[in-house]
Amino acid sequence: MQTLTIKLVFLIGGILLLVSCSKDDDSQAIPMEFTELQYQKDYELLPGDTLNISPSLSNVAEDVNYLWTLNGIDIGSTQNLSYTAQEPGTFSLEFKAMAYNHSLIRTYRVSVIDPYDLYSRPKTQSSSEFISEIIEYKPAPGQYINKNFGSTEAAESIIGGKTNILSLGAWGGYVEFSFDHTIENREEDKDFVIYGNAMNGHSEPGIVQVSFDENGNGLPDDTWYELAGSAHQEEETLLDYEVTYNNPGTHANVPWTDNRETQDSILVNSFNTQNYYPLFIQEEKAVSFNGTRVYPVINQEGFVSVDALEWGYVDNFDENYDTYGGNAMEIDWAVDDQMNAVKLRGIDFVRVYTGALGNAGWLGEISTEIKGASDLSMVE
Ligand SMILES: [Ca+2]
Ligand SMILES: [Ca+2]
Ligand SMILES: [Ca+2]
Ligand SMILES: [Ca+2]
Repeated sequence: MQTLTIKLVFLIGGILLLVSCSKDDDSQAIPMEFTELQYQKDYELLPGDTLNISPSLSNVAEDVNYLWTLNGIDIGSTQNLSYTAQEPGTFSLEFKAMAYNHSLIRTYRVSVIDPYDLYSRPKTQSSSEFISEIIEYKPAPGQYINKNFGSTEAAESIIGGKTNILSLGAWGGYVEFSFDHTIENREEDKDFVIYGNAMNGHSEPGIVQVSFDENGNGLPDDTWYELAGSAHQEEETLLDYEVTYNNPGTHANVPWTDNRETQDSILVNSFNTQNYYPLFIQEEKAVSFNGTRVYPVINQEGFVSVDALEWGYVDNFDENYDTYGGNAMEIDWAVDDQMNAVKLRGIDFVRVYTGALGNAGWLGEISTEIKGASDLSMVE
């Protein structure tokens, strides 16, 4: 009898020991917790900024799963979040750690600020409608380059008005400028005008690119967008075009090669006897440009003339040229490098480059001229 009792006690004790052992091994018995009870709930960032959050947990269950959601959309499944902000807006961010029988949740508020709200420069009473600064002038070779309309002085002369002339030389040559305020993209209205010296039968289409100072450093080191005019949709238009011009070292035709295995020359004439290659740029021997090449119709018979493109170009005698004394531009024409439309609220920097390549008899090379630019909201 006594032996039996002792045996039973051992047996029951053994069972209890087994149960308690298995209990001790199960970590789910102690719930997961956030290590820090205080945490940063609000985050402010700019598009492109990366948000890193690492909630620290204790008693982490072996079968834990993590989930991060932004306005209900899954954006991560690890304990640490590394998320790069895209669109401006205010978002609700949620972190979940889920185990078999319990879970932890933490929420945050993420504000992605529109750089336009931070860095745009609204016009004031003292703002000028005209160009306030020439950022860079790099013309391609042309008959006016290194003289009257093709010098750094000529570039400076288009600041603050619309009476002086600047030539950009042959295809690709450009000027970059800015205003003393951000040019706003007006709803349903064109936004700025660029003055040229076009006439009926004498169009030399220049292409416009724009950029907003999205990092707020005052420098044109942000994304550029091309304003796609009517000819950008034409089949013959070349979107990834590149030309290299070689300095002939004297008054002589300027040889060029493009990225389509074409070789040709900018032809000199007897009216302009200087070297046509820009002698004031950094590239002394050869200079390359890239961009879009458009093809206006050149009528070579008799009195050579160049037809206007339909719309969207500078120094181009389109049907609205006389209304503005130039070409009015719409910021909504902006496209990215895949030709997708881009919505810009305003722009700080403008680049104009000669968009056509050709010799037009007595007119010389096709070379865009610009006489200045205005914020259209201050003109009308
Ligand atoms: Ca507009
Ligand atoms: Ca910038
Ligand atoms: Ca010209
Ligand atoms: Ca012209």
